[in-house]
Amino acid sequence: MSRDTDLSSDILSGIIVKGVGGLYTVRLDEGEIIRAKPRGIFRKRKITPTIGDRVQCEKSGDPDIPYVITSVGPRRNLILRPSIANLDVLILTFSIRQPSPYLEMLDKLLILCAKSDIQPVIWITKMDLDPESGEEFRSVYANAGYDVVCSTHTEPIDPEILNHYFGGNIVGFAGQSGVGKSTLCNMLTGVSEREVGRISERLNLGKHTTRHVELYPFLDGYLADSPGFTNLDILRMQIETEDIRLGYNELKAFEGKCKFDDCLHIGEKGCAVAEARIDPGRLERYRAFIRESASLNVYKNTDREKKNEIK
Ligand SMILES: Nc1nc2c(ncn2[C@@H]2O[C@H](COP(=O)(O)OP(=O)(O)OP(=O)(O)O)[C@@H](O)[C@H]2O)c(=O)[nH]1
Ligand SMILES: [Mg+2]
Ligand SMILES: [Zn+2]
Repeated sequence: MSRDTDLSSDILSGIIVKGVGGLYTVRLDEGEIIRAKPRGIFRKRKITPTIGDRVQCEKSGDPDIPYVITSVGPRRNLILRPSIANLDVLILTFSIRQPSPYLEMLDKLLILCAKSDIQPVIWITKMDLDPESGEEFRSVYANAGYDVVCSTHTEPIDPEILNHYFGGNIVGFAGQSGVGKSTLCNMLTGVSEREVGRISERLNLGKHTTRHVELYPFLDGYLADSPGFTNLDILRMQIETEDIRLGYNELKAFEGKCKFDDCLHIGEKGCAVAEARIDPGRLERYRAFIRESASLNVYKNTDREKKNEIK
């Protein structure tokens, strides 16, 4: 794609940094911000331009929305909650208290990252509120082979962490509402204009502070602050039963060690995982997801259950 961002030229290239109600904000390669709407053809082809998409734009002739998006570049991935394309890294943000970590959601996000070729980083916030539980949480996931960062909002973030995860990447933040995603974005960028609400206020009013995903330029890449969410129904949306194991790094060591090659480690005869020292909470969630997913694919899985003599 052309990197020409001369506003007088016909075709401009950039990245979508914001999209609300079919109106997009595009940051051109040299930094100018323009407003654009998608060409009608996208709707016909059922393509929805999304934050993180590389796009080309042309003048629209409409003074209200002066540009039109004429093409969307190929996507390396797309996640739906929050809706962002081309993510390199996803910060799975969980606070140790207020709110307590919802580990089902964390494990689902790990499955989603593995399936979408996104590097997951587990970021535990509010360590000041309960350092002991924070350390336990950290060690479960670090032992399973994941990158885990711990922080509090009053301590500066280690510059090595910044260089390691952020330089040149599109980095998203995912997690429950109130865990501190916007606080982290503000700390990283040194900007405090993004609204950070007080938990009690939000719960009383039943509203979330961050309402839209938005990309902010950061260290030659972008940060995507996102609204929090309470549930993540990926098992119905994007994930097959066979994909679930992708979110459990620690199960990789057992490939080829169980009696059946397609062992799902849910009680099959001769399963090597049964005796292993895997965090019981992780294993329990893994098995619950397999059961949930299997119940959505009843016919496909009954054969396997018979063949592998699942008790
Ligand atoms: N004690 C403590 N409080 C924190 C920390 N980080 C954030 N907070 C507070 O947690 C509250 C929520 O923070 P936000 O950054 O708005 O959370 P969010 O994840 O962006 O929330 P949504 O936008 O609703 O998804 C604010 O009152 C922050 O001051 C921390 O490390 N320690
Ligand atoms: Mg927020
Ligand atoms: Zn097994």
